[in-house]
Amino acid sequence: MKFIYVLIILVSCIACSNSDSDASLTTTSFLFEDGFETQNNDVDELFESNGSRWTNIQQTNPSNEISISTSTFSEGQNALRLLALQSDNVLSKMDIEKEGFKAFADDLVVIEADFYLNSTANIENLLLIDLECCSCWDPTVEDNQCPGVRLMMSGGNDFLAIERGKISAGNLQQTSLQFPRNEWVTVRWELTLADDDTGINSLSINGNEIIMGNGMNLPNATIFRELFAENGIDFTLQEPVFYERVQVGATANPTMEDIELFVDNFSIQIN
Ligand SMILES: [Ca+2]
Repeated sequence: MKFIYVLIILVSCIACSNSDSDASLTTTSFLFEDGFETQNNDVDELFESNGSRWTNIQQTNPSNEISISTSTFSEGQNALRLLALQSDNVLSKMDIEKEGFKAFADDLVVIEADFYLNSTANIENLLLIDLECCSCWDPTVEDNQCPGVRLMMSGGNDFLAIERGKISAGNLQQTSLQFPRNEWVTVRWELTLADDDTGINSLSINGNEIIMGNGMNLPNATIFRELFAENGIDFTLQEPVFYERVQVGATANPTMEDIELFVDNFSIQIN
Protein backbone atom coordinates (compact mmCIF):
# COMPACT_ATOMS: atom_id res chain seq x y z
CA MET A 1 0.00 0.00 0.00
CA LYS A 2 2.84 2.36 0.93
CA PHE A 3 4.48 1.54 -2.38
CA ILE A 4 1.34 2.55 -4.28
CA TYR A 5 1.20 5.89 -2.46
CA VAL A 6 4.84 6.56 -3.30
CA LEU A 7 4.16 5.62 -6.91
CA ILE A 8 1.18 7.98 -7.11
CA ILE A 9 3.24 10.81 -5.64
CA LEU A 10 6.09 10.09 -8.05
CA VAL A 11 3.79 9.98 -11.09
CA SER A 12 2.00 13.17 -10.10
CA CYS A 13 5.35 14.93 -9.58
CA ILE A 14 6.54 13.85 -13.02
CA ALA A 15 3.22 15.02 -14.48
CA CYS A 16 3.51 18.36 -12.73
CA SER A 17 7.12 18.94 -13.79
CA ASN A 18 6.15 18.11 -17.38
CA SER A 19 3.32 20.60 -17.41
CA ASP A 20 5.66 23.24 -15.93
CA SER A 21 8.18 22.84 -18.72
CA ASP A 22 5.38 22.94 -21.31
CA ALA A 23 4.05 26.11 -19.75
CA SER A 24 7.42 27.84 -20.21
CA LEU A 25 7.01 27.53 -23.99
CA THR A 26 3.51 28.93 -24.14
CA THR A 27 2.74 32.54 -23.46
CA THR A 28 0.76 33.57 -20.46
CA SER A 29 -1.31 36.62 -21.36
CA PHE A 30 0.49 39.87 -20.63
CA LEU A 31 -0.88 43.38 -20.37
CA PHE A 32 1.07 46.52 -19.53
CA GLU A 33 -0.61 49.92 -19.63
CA ASP A 34 0.95 53.21 -18.57
CA GLY A 35 -0.31 56.77 -18.98
CA PHE A 36 2.79 58.40 -17.40
CA GLU A 37 0.76 59.77 -14.50
CA THR A 38 2.83 60.96 -11.53
CA GLN A 39 2.37 62.63 -8.15
CA ASN A 40 5.23 65.12 -8.41
CA ASN A 41 5.97 65.34 -12.15
CA ASP A 42 9.15 63.33 -11.64
CA VAL A 43 10.36 60.81 -14.24
CA ASP A 44 11.74 58.65 -11.40
CA GLU A 45 8.14 57.82 -10.46
CA LEU A 46 7.85 55.83 -13.70
CA PHE A 47 10.30 53.28 -12.28
CA GLU A 48 8.82 51.27 -9.39
CA SER A 49 11.15 48.95 -7.47
CA ASN A 50 8.63 46.11 -7.93
CA GLY A 51 8.96 46.43 -11.72
CA SER A 52 5.28 47.25 -12.25
CA ARG A 53 6.01 50.32 -14.38
CA TRP A 54 8.89 51.04 -16.81
CA THR A 55 12.29 49.29 -16.85
CA ASN A 56 14.92 51.63 -18.35
CA ILE A 57 15.65 54.93 -20.03
CA GLN A 58 17.62 54.78 -23.26
CA GLN A 59 19.56 57.97 -23.87
CA THR A 60 22.61 58.55 -26.05
CA ASN A 61 23.37 62.27 -26.37
CA PRO A 62 23.52 63.58 -22.75
CA SER A 63 21.84 66.80 -23.97
CA ASN A 64 18.72 64.88 -24.97
CA GLU A 65 15.86 65.36 -22.51
CA ILE A 66 13.18 63.23 -20.87
CA SER A 67 10.57 64.71 -18.53
CA ILE A 68 6.96 64.61 -17.42
CA SER A 69 4.71 67.02 -19.29
CA THR A 70 1.88 68.72 -17.40
CA SER A 71 0.67 70.82 -20.34
CA THR A 72 0.53 68.40 -23.28
CA PHE A 73 -1.18 65.04 -22.60
CA SER A 74 -3.91 62.88 -24.13
CA GLU A 75 -5.20 61.23 -20.93
CA GLY A 76 -5.00 62.07 -17.24
CA GLN A 77 -2.78 65.04 -16.44
CA ASN A 78 0.68 63.89 -17.55
CA ALA A 79 2.47 62.59 -20.61
CA LEU A 80 6.08 61.71 -21.34
CA ARG A 81 8.09 64.47 -23.02
CA LEU A 82 11.15 63.55 -25.07
CA LEU A 83 13.68 65.76 -26.81
CA ALA A 84 16.00 63.92 -29.20
CA LEU A 85 18.61 66.22 -30.69
CA GLN A 86 19.88 65.54 -34.18
CA SER A 87 22.52 62.86 -34.41
CA ASP A 88 26.22 63.73 -34.43
CA ASN A 89 28.76 60.93 -34.68
CA VAL A 90 26.52 58.91 -32.32
CA LEU A 91 22.95 58.00 -33.29
CA SER A 92 20.63 60.11 -31.12
CA LYS A 93 18.18 58.13 -28.96
CA MET A 94 15.77 59.21 -26.23
CA ASP A 95 13.14 56.69 -25.24
CA ILE A 96 11.71 54.59 -22.42
CA GLU A 97 11.82 50.81 -22.26
CA LYS A 98 9.60 48.05 -20.86
CA GLU A 99 10.96 44.55 -20.26
CA GLY A 100 9.54 41.52 -18.47
CA PHE A 101 7.48 39.69 -21.08
CA LYS A 102 7.95 36.93 -23.64
CA ALA A 103 6.17 37.03 -27.00
CA PHE A 104 6.68 33.84 -29.02
CA ALA A 105 5.76 32.75 -32.56
CA ASP A 106 1.97 32.59 -33.06
CA ASP A 107 1.36 35.12 -30.27
CA LEU A 108 -0.74 38.21 -30.99
CA VAL A 109 1.02 41.39 -29.86
CA VAL A 110 -0.96 44.64 -29.76
CA ILE A 111 0.93 47.86 -29.06
CA GLU A 112 -0.91 51.15 -28.80
CA ALA A 113 0.28 54.65 -27.94
CA ASP A 114 -0.61 58.29 -28.48
CA PHE A 115 2.09 60.50 -30.00
CA TYR A 116 2.31 64.27 -30.35
CA LEU A 117 5.07 65.43 -32.70
CA ASN A 118 5.92 69.04 -31.98
CA SER A 119 7.63 69.56 -35.32
CA THR A 120 6.68 70.19 -38.94
CA ALA A 121 10.17 69.33 -40.20
CA ASN A 122 10.99 66.41 -42.47
CA ILE A 123 11.29 63.41 -40.13
CA GLU A 124 12.12 60.60 -42.55
CA ASN A 125 13.80 57.68 -40.71
CA LEU A 126 12.69 58.76 -37.22
CA LEU A 127 11.88 55.61 -35.22
CA LEU A 128 9.05 55.60 -32.64
CA ILE A 129 8.65 52.02 -31.35
CA ASP A 130 11.07 49.06 -31.25
CA LEU A 131 10.03 45.48 -30.37
CA GLU A 132 13.16 43.43 -29.73
CA CYS A 133 14.81 40.25 -28.56
CA CYS A 134 18.30 40.47 -27.10
CA SER A 135 18.61 36.98 -25.63
CA CYS A 136 17.99 35.49 -29.10
CA TRP A 137 21.44 36.73 -30.17
CA ASP A 138 24.24 34.17 -30.40
CA PRO A 139 26.25 34.80 -27.18
CA THR A 140 29.50 33.80 -28.93
CA VAL A 141 29.11 36.61 -31.52
CA GLU A 142 30.02 40.17 -30.52
CA ASP A 143 27.88 43.30 -30.81
CA ASN A 144 24.39 42.09 -29.92
CA GLN A 145 22.03 43.96 -32.28
CA CYS A 146 18.86 43.03 -30.34
CA PRO A 147 17.01 42.17 -33.57
CA GLY A 148 13.36 42.98 -34.04
CA VAL A 149 10.82 45.12 -35.84
CA ARG A 150 10.26 48.86 -35.54
CA LEU A 151 7.96 51.71 -36.54
CA MET A 152 9.78 54.26 -38.71
CA MET A 153 8.87 57.39 -40.67
CA SER A 154 9.35 56.66 -44.35
CA GLY A 155 8.20 57.59 -47.87
CA GLY A 156 10.31 60.75 -48.06
CA ASN A 157 9.00 62.28 -44.85
CA ASP A 158 6.34 61.17 -42.38
CA PHE A 159 4.61 58.08 -43.75
CA LEU A 160 4.75 55.61 -40.87
CA ALA A 161 6.12 52.18 -41.88
CA ILE A 162 7.05 48.86 -40.31
CA GLU A 163 10.84 48.62 -40.52
CA ARG A 164 12.33 45.10 -40.70
CA GLY A 165 16.00 45.70 -41.51
CA LYS A 166 17.21 44.09 -38.28
CA ILE A 167 15.54 40.80 -39.25
CA SER A 168 16.87 41.08 -42.82
CA ALA A 169 13.54 41.81 -44.52
CA GLY A 170 12.17 44.76 -46.48
CA ASN A 171 10.02 47.46 -44.91
CA LEU A 172 6.23 47.33 -45.01
CA GLN A 173 5.45 50.84 -46.25
CA GLN A 174 2.59 53.09 -47.26
CA THR A 175 2.18 56.56 -48.73
CA SER A 176 -1.58 56.93 -48.20
CA LEU A 177 -1.61 58.81 -44.90
CA GLN A 178 0.93 61.31 -43.56
CA PHE A 179 1.48 61.49 -39.83
CA PRO A 180 -0.45 64.47 -38.39
CA ARG A 181 1.74 67.05 -36.61
CA ASN A 182 1.17 69.19 -33.54
CA GLU A 183 -1.82 67.12 -32.46
CA TRP A 184 -2.38 63.85 -30.63
CA VAL A 185 -2.25 60.79 -32.89
CA THR A 186 -3.21 57.26 -31.82
CA VAL A 187 -0.98 54.53 -33.27
CA ARG A 188 -2.08 50.90 -33.05
CA TRP A 189 0.24 48.10 -34.19
CA GLU A 190 -0.91 44.48 -34.25
CA LEU A 191 1.41 41.57 -35.00
CA THR A 192 0.78 37.86 -35.13
CA LEU A 193 4.36 36.67 -34.79
CA ALA A 194 6.03 34.30 -37.25
CA ASP A 195 9.58 33.83 -38.52
CA ASP A 196 8.22 33.31 -42.06
CA ASP A 197 5.70 34.87 -44.45
CA THR A 198 2.73 33.72 -42.37
CA GLY A 199 3.24 36.59 -39.90
CA ILE A 200 0.40 39.14 -39.87
CA ASN A 201 1.06 42.87 -39.61
CA SER A 202 -1.47 45.64 -39.13
CA LEU A 203 -0.80 49.33 -38.48
CA SER A 204 -3.44 52.00 -37.84
CA ILE A 205 -3.30 55.76 -37.33
CA ASN A 206 -6.32 57.29 -35.59
CA GLY A 207 -8.33 54.18 -36.40
CA ASN A 208 -7.42 54.18 -40.11
CA GLU A 209 -5.64 50.99 -41.14
CA ILE A 210 -2.67 52.06 -43.28
CA ILE A 211 -0.77 48.75 -43.47
CA MET A 212 -2.25 45.25 -43.44
CA GLY A 213 -0.47 42.21 -44.77
CA ASN A 214 1.40 38.99 -44.28
CA GLY A 215 5.13 39.03 -43.66
CA MET A 216 7.88 37.75 -41.41
CA ASN A 217 8.06 39.70 -38.15
CA LEU A 218 10.27 37.49 -35.96
CA PRO A 219 13.99 36.69 -36.51
CA ASN A 220 14.54 33.53 -38.58
CA ALA A 221 17.38 31.18 -37.57
CA THR A 222 18.18 30.06 -41.13
CA ILE A 223 18.31 33.62 -42.48
CA PHE A 224 20.63 34.72 -39.65
CA ARG A 225 22.88 31.68 -40.11
CA GLU A 226 23.21 32.27 -43.86
CA LEU A 227 23.71 36.02 -43.49
CA PHE A 228 26.57 35.65 -41.00
CA ALA A 229 28.06 32.72 -42.93
CA GLU A 230 28.71 35.17 -45.81
CA ASN A 231 31.27 36.80 -43.49
CA GLY A 232 32.59 33.49 -42.21
CA ILE A 233 30.78 33.80 -38.87
CA ASP A 234 29.04 30.82 -37.31
CA PHE A 235 25.79 32.29 -35.92
CA THR A 236 23.14 30.33 -34.05
CA LEU A 237 19.95 32.21 -33.20
CA GLN A 238 18.87 31.18 -29.70
CA GLU A 239 15.55 29.31 -29.98
CA PRO A 240 12.74 29.43 -29.24
CA VAL A 241 12.89 33.08 -30.27
CA PHE A 242 10.75 35.52 -28.29
CA TYR A 243 10.46 39.30 -28.08
CA GLU A 244 11.24 40.53 -24.59
CA ARG A 245 11.33 44.31 -24.60
CA VAL A 246 9.63 47.30 -26.19
CA GLN A 247 10.96 50.85 -26.50
CA VAL A 248 8.83 53.93 -27.19
CA GLY A 249 9.82 57.53 -27.90
CA ALA A 250 12.57 58.64 -30.25
CA THR A 251 14.11 55.16 -30.34
CA ALA A 252 16.45 56.60 -32.97
CA ASN A 253 16.62 60.07 -34.50
CA PRO A 254 18.87 59.91 -37.58
CA THR A 255 17.24 63.06 -39.05
CA MET A 256 18.87 66.48 -39.34
CA GLU A 257 16.33 67.89 -36.86
CA ASP A 258 16.04 68.30 -33.08
CA ILE A 259 12.70 66.59 -32.39
CA GLU A 260 10.43 67.14 -29.41
CA LEU A 261 7.65 64.61 -29.01
CA PHE A 262 5.17 63.52 -26.38
CA VAL A 263 3.90 59.99 -25.65
CA ASP A 264 0.81 59.07 -23.64
CA ASN A 265 -1.62 56.20 -23.10
CA PHE A 266 0.84 53.40 -23.88
CA SER A 267 -0.15 49.74 -23.80
CA ILE A 268 1.24 46.39 -24.90
CA GLN A 269 -0.86 43.26 -24.82
CA ILE A 270 0.29 39.71 -25.64
CA ASN A 271 -2.09 36.78 -26.14
CA1 LIG B 1 -1.30 60.47 -19.21
